[in-house]
Amino acid sequence: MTLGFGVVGTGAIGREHINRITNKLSGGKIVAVTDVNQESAKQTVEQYQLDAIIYPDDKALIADENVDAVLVTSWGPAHEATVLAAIEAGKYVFCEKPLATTAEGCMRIVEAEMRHGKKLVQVGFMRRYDSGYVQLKQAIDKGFIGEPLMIHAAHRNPTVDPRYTTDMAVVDTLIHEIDVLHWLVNDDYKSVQVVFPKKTRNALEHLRDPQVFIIETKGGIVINVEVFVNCRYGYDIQCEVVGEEGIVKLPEPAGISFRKDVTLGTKILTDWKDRFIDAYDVEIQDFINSIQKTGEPKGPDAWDGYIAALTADVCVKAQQTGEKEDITLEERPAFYRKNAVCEAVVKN
Ligand code: NAI
Ligand code: ISE
Repeated sequence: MTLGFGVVGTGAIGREHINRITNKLSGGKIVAVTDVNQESAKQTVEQYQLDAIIYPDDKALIADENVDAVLVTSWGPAHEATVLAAIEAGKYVFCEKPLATTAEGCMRIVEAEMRHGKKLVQVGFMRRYDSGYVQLKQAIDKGFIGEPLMIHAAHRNPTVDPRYTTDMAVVDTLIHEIDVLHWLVNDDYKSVQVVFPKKTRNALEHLRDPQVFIIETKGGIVINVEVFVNCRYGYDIQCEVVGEEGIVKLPEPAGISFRKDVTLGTKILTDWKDRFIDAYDVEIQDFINSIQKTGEPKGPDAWDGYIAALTADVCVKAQQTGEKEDITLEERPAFYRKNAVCEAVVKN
C-alpha cells in the first residue's frame, strides 16, 4: 500500500521532504498540503506538480481519508496541536523537531499516543540515520574504544536569521546534539552548565554567540558542545568520542580535495540540507517501510522528543542562571523502546 502523506507547512524543510517523497523515495505519495500561507501551499503543488488537495488548515487535512500520515513541517510552536489532532484521528505522524516546544507539551503527546495504544509518531531527529553517527555508535557498542569518557562536539552554522535568539541555540540547534549524544553512548543526562566565551562581532546585539554547553551523564561522561551560529566559514558538525582505549571521530562529509592557488584543500558545506541529505532520505524511507511492514514507525519516538524537550528546558535555564543545573528524567515507559533506529539503519 502507498502511504498517503498530508503535509502541514510548505516552507524550507517541508518542500525538501515533499521533493524526496515524490522524486527519490518509494512507497509514499503527497495527497494533501496546507500552510497558513496558502500561496506557499499553492506554489508547492505547482513546483512539484503534485496531485494533492490544498486544505485551509491542518484539521481539514487530517480529516481527509486519503491521508494516512501527517508530515508536520510547520513552525515549532504549531507542532503540538497538529500532532495531537493527528493522534486523535489515528493517523501516523512524522514531526520535524521540536515535537513540542515544552516538555509538558511533549508529555501531552506521549499520553495521547499511549491512550491510543499503538505507536504513531516519529520525530525528525535525522542524525540517528546519518552514516557517520551510525558508524560511531557501532564502534562504541562493540567496545572499540573501551568505555567512553568524554565527547567533544561542535554545531556551527555560517549565519542565522536576525530573529534567531539566544535560547534558540538550544531549542533549534543544540537539540540535535541533545538527541543524538545520549543515544550514541547509551547513557542519560544528569546536569548541564553553560559558558559564554568572548562574543563574536558577527552576532547581532541581542544574540550571545558562541556558547559552550558542558553536559554530564549519569555514567560520568563529560560532554562539551560548542554552538556557534555565526561562524561564517561553513556548516560544520563535529563529534569526537574519547574512550579508555582510543578515540572515534565523525567522518568529514565527502568532497574532492583540490590543489589550487598554492592551497591543498577541500570545500566545506554551507547548508544543513546538503550535510544531512542522505540521513533525511533514509529516515523518511525507514518511516514508510516500518509502517508498511510492521504497522508502526521505528525511529526516534515521542518519548525521545520528550527527553529532548525536557533537557532543552534545563539547558535554557542554565543559560540564564550560569549555574550547573540538574536534569531529572523519568523512567522510559515500556511502551517506548530504547535506542530506536540504529538497528534499522544497520539493516538498510
Ligand atoms: P519555514 O519557516 O521555512 O517553514 C515553515 C512553514 O510552516 C511556513 O511556510 C509557514 O507559513 C508554515 N506554518 C507555520 N505555522 C503553520 C500552521 N499552524 N499551519 C500550517 N502551516 C504553518 O521553516 P523550516 O526551516 O522549514 O522549519 C520548519 C520546522 O522544521 C521547524 O520546526 C524546524 O525546527 C524544523 N527543521 C528541522 C531541520 C532538521 O535538520 N531536522 C532543519 C530545518 C528545520
Ligand atoms: C535548523 O532548524 C536545523 O535543524 C539544522 O539542522 C540546524 O543545524 C540549525 O542550527 C537549525 O536552525
